[in-house]
Amino acid sequence: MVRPIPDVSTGFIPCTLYSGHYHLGAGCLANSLYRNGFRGTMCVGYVPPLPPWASGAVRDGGNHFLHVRDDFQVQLIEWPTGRNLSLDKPRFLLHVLNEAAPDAGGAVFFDADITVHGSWNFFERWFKEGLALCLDACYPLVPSGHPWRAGWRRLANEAGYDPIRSSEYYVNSGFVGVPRSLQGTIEVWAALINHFVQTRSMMVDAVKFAAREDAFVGDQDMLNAALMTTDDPLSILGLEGMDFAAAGYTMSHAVEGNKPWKKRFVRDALSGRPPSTADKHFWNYADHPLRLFGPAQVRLQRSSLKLASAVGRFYRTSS
Ligand SMILES: [Mn+2]
Repeated sequence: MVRPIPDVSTGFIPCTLYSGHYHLGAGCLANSLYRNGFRGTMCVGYVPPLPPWASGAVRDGGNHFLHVRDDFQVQLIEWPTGRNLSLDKPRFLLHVLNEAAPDAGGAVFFDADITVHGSWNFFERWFKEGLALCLDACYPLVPSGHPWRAGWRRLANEAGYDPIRSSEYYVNSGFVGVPRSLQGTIEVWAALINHFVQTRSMMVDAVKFAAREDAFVGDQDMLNAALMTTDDPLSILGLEGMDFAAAGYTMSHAVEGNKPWKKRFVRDALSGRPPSTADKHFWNYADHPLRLFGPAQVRLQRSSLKLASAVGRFYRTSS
């Protein structure tokens, strides 16, 4: 029998969904949440097998539970899927809200390539303001008359939703904080993805299924379309929300190049690509409470990050 963890029922449940080598990102996200004050249960959806860091997990009912600390556990939810996993984000969020944590105040989805470095306390205050979201790095502004919005309105109409509002902003779907009372928007997000998959593309298993001229290249566009169909309050952080701009204080999203656990920092720096803020946060949180790498490897990566940063500074001042 799994020991109950305090505070599970009242707070927000962080969750992520991953496959393959992203188990390293999911584990590091868990570490970063714990080290910034999250206490309770985190849900990790995985395409089998179980992540290597969860070998001590105990089976209970249909799920596995990993006891990490007396006040922190990870619930592992098997999530076999035949399609691009990103299309399952809203369905997984709804699974967490309705099945895994039906008494939680809400659920918070993080991509497995995100780490948190702001206090969990801030996040919980933030969730009181509405659906919590962050601007996208590439296209933070998508004004109301933008051609993509016309495509989003069309899809929403076809799927039986009324696009009742517009927005100037385009949010990144790597992070979505959902107070339980606002889960209706997530249901629309899931429905728009289903409608799109059924009526549009034959290539939905591709990572990107269209060119960026099109209104839809991924789950993120369906999320932005869904936001137009409800009047749920939105609380959107700027580019700093995912460390796409300097002076961030909440989280880092590793969107550039290889993932931080795959990068070769010195080689990249010598080719003019210095390490990112997300790389530095990843390796800061890579060691505990979950041990994702051997201590020697963590030391080596941290020192090559330092060296790569120095190389990057040298390149900047000499060019
Ligand atoms: Mn991501």
